[in-house]
Amino acid sequence: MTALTLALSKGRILEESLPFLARIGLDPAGDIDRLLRVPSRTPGVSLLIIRPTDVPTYVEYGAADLGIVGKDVLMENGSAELYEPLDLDIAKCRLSVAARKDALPRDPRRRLRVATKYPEITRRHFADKGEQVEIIKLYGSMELAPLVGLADVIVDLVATGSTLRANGLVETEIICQVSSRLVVNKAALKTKNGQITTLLEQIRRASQQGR
Ligand code: PRT
Ligand code: MG
Repeated sequence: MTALTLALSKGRILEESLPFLARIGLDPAGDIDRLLRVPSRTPGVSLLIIRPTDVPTYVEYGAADLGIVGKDVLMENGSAELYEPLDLDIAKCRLSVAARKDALPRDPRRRLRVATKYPEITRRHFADKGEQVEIIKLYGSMELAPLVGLADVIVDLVATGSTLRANGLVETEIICQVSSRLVVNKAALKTKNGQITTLLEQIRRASQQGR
């Protein structure tokens, strides 16, 4: 049997994946807090525990055959090289525009400054509306930017909305809904077709059981 490698997004996606992975013996058989590569409880299937934004890269280059990653990351980085056969319906949230409650309504004549970890999605979103904006790339804690005058609005993920509320921000637009997806390397799908198809079916059933 050929070995298979599954890349998992460290953090909340991993937490939400573990229950259904455990149901099919694909949970880690090792210390995921320290190890970057661990065997799963299924012989021949190993796991990479990596940053969410790195998952598409590992799968595109074939360093992993499959991966689990958020749709936000796929949309931002482009995923033409990847098959995306399965919506796992976990780590659900939405990508939204948010502004300071006390800064609304905004002056439509001023060019908007937008702080975000998602410059590509943001550029496309505003371009589709025919609006030119200035984009400021940040790597985290976007909510701070409007509070200190770095930006007028942010584009960020929202789940419960409590982080926005706590910072005096309100959602002004929803760009899209987000959930985690299973992605597959295109070449691996051909060369390891039987194994990958079987695994895909198992993951599909196990992830649906939890809903
Ligand atoms: O390492 P890297 O910076 O790439 O990722 P990370 O450290 O941000 O990873 P992590 O564990 O936060 O997981 C990120 C992935 O989880 C995203 O790519 C999404 O696909 C998914 N996800 C689902 C979320 C959320 N829900 C979410 N609520 N990622 C982040 N959040 C943050 C959001 O950015 C905001 O700060 O949670 C806050 C909002 O939550 P609420 O409930 O207060 O609205
Ligand atoms: Mg985070």
